[in-house]
Amino acid sequence: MREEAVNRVRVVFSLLDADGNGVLESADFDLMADRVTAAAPRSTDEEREALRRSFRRYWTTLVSELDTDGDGRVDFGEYTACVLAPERFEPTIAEFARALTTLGDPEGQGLVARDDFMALMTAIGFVPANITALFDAFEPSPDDRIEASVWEAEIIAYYAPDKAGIPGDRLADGVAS
Ligand SMILES: [Ca+2]
Ligand SMILES: [Ca+2]
Repeated sequence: MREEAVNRVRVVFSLLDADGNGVLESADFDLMADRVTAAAPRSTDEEREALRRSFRRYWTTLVSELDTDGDGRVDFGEYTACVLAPERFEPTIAEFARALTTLGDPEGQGLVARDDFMALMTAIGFVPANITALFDAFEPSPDDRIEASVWEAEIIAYYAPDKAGIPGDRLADGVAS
């Protein structure tokens, strides 16, 4: 596995472990959903519910695919097995990416403003300096917006464990705690 991909697996695990207790559990995904929906005050209830649904699916996919010892939790050792069959996570990650970028585009224009991007990515747990670097890498327009579809594709690439050399690697330097 490429080094960038290993780093990303580690970072994504830290992000998903929203309460920071070292294992992934159902509660982590509820907590993350609370944080992210709170960062999307201009979105509709339906859009926020879609994000919650995508996080619930994310958890059920992870626990059904990766909870090898059957204790209802996914520890880091179990989680690393996600790289063996990345295709099993693709539909789940695609739904999450769509739900998240929709929250970033409350006007429905296919564009995400820097402030909304910062708020959502901070809620997920990324470090502000890294979020800024990623936004800039997307080459924002003069009025400081990026294409929602570009971000959506990057989320899918980022959470896929088998990719490397992508703009999202700017996020791999660590996570907020
Ligand atoms: Ca946890
Ligand atoms: Ca387990």
